Amino acid sequence: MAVNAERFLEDLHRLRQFGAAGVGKGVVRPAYSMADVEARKWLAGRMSEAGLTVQMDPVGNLFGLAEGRSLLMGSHSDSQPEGGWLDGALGVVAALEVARSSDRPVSVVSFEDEEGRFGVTTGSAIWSGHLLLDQADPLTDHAGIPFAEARQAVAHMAGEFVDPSRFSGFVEMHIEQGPTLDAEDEQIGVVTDIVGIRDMRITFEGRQNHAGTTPMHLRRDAFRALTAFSTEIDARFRNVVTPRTVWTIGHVSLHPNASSIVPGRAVFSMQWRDGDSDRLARMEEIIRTTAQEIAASRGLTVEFGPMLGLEPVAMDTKLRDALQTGAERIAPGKWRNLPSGALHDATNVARLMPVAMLFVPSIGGISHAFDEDTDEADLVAGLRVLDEAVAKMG
Ligand code: HGY
Ligand code: MN
Ligand code: MN
Repeated sequence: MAVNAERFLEDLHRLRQFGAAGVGKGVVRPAYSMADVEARKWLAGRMSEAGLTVQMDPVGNLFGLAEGRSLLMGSHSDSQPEGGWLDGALGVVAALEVARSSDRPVSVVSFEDEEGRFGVTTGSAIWSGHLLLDQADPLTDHAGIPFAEARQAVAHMAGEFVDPSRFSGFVEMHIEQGPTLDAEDEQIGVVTDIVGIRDMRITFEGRQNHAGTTPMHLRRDAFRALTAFSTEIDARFRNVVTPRTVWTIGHVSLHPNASSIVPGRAVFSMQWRDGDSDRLARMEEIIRTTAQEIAASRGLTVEFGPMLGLEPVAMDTKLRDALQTGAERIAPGKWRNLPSGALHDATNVARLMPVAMLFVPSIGGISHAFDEDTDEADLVAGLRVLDEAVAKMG
């Protein structure tokens, strides 16, 4: 049976309704929120209707299992605090459509907390054994809620962890989330490898004081330490990084965060990504040393939280070959091989089985924003490539 493009697009739009927000096709569906749990219930229903056996594990990873040995396909259905309708959702819904129409046994997964409310690709990290449940449970989100508490939101649906040995491989379709395919007017990207990442919370502790009476030279201002740190690492990274290396301070919390108070504490996220583990380690060294030097020179203390991370991984060549053949059939001359600068569940799953990934363009290269979007013709082209490729993968 051929894939049904209309049914696929309808499901994609239906999934967007869970947590629909903001302008355009925006979504707010962070892991374990009510919208996320409701979306998982709906997906479980769709999996059942497709003849798959539903099993959710203790952290909320939702599987629709085909009988016997099968190919696993999917992605995640949680979103960033402000996200788009396709990041993750596309891979899950495309997998569902292929499972419904393929002659081959295909199982479907929606991993939980890929977007890292509690770390980095939390659900698949735990399922793959990269992160132990006992290590994950004390991790907190930016509001201080522990993972152990948050995951109670799916406890009523949760069963055992799924045995990975029942799967022959994993294929994840995703939007590119970068500018390459859109800029080159191409429809399909076959992923070669996924970058590595490090992520750590850093705290500068200074002295909270009156913003009118405390002379500048007597201040131990945590925010100024943070801005000095940010400028200094940019300078020190210069001889270490390549044009593809990226680093981000994306979350900052100042205490007490008031106009007339010199901030006593700054807690912030420090994240960096690159395709080379050695470079990630050299950057870590610079980050730690710079933070310590800045704290010492300004009379503050610095504390580093647990460092989470994933190593760079290459995609499986056999599965990639099948995707390339499918891409040439469906989008001749309009596809390319390319690396992924975004993280994906496939990185974790690669510990367990061969993995491959397929990209479709992101309009304007925009993602992790409400106005993330992709032409529906490109979404359908991606689905067809997947379908062609799966027929060859078995
Ligand atoms: O941040 C990432 O790369 C992924 O979207 N979680
Ligand atoms: Mn994603
Ligand atoms: Mn994402």
